[in-house]
Amino acid sequence: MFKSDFLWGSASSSYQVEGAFNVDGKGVSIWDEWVRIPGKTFKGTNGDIATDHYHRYKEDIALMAEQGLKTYRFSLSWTRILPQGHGKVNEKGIEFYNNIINECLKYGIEPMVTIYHWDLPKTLQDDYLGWESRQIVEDFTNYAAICFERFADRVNYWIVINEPNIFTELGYLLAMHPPGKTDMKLKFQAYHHTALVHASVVKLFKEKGYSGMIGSSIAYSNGYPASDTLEDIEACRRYYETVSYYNMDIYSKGEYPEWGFNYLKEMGVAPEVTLEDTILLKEAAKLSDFIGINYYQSNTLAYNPVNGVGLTVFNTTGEKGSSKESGIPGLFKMVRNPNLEYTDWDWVIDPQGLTQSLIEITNRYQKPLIISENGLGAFDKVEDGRVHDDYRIDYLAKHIKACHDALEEGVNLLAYCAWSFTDILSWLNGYQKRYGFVYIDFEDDNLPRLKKDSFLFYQEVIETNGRSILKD
Ligand code: BGP
Repeated sequence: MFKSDFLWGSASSSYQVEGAFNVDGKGVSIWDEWVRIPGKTFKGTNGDIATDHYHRYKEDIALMAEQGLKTYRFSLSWTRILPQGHGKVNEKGIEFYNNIINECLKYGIEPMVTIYHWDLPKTLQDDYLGWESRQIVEDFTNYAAICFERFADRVNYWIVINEPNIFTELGYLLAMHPPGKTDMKLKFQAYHHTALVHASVVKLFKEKGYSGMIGSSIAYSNGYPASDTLEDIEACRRYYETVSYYNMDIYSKGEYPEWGFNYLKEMGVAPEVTLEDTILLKEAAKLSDFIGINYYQSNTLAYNPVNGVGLTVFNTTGEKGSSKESGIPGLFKMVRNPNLEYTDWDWVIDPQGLTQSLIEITNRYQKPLIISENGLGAFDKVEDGRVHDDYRIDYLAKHIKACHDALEEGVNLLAYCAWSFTDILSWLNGYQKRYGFVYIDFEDDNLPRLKKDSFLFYQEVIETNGRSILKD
């Protein structure tokens, strides 16, 4: 059963909701720049206005309160607080986040704060190539120190970094995110720097004696072998060694899986790891209070020879079935699972995979868990002033049930944050891929908010502490 203090929540990120991209002293982030390069996002969409949460936060948080949310997960925009990435604090930025935090608290909603959700200050990219350099550790830690000083008196849940594995993959392997590179060695080095940043910030938080809980959120997909052939079983093992466990271990154990690391070393793409790194990472792994998991889908793995298929860009149009096979030659390839349904963006729908993910992470790391994102991206239609999103209700009900199954197996799950509260900007898919409980008409300059059927569904889930979906 869900504990009586279980945190039912919903999540967003600064760039995807705030808008006001050049207002009140905010500096330029790498995303402000990236969206202006032709062809980088779906039909050139950007977050200049987004949902205008910057000006509409009171209305949005009032709706959250009406739904009964126990927590609102949002991220801080680094360039709103430190327009140059370091140096002088922009008090207007601090004021905005104080307002959000206080507005949440007014309704008894626990603010869950992500310090970094991909909108790196452009100055740091220009000065030293951002995540490619170890210099990021110092700048990020100083930025986090300011966030703690200003907000930790009221914030009990801190997520240092959101999905470091995704932004380094998309930024350094697939060139779909800034800085738009395709260099595997750089990807693994940048990922290593994210782990160092996490560790340094966690250590600071603990040394300063703040009372809240701190962790980071990794995108996690459990894996299945595509068949019972030894080749596919081995491909699945290799996937865990170089992806799932690889990404998690460095944050939660302070070291990489041995086989995976050695393989990358042989390929000449392993990151540089110093003795000091390992000491810091191991210390922080112990100090972290929880592991954040963003779960959307599982992966089905098959044998991929050394001259096999490489990584390919994915479906950003919503044309079902348009994605191509993708993999890492010599390790694995990801194939379609014939037993499962897919979304219009070709994301597999696999609630049981969530139960498996929660159990395997618990078994491996023995930490409390937070689901910091889970949800369904879909085309929604307004009909007679309503949005009947039964497909989303079905998706969420099954995934919440999957959380319950994991709880029954002894997983210590503290929170579930659905992605997202209102419809928001999808980084590469524009405004047509919708996740929210609240529909926003982006064609209308007033950006009107409309509660979908899923709003009421989740309201009942929260009101009954999950019992409403367990009854049948
Ligand atoms: C996660 C990100 C979110 C969000 C979500 C949905 O990877 O942390 O910011 O965007 O995925 O992804 P998408 O918008 O691509 O469908």
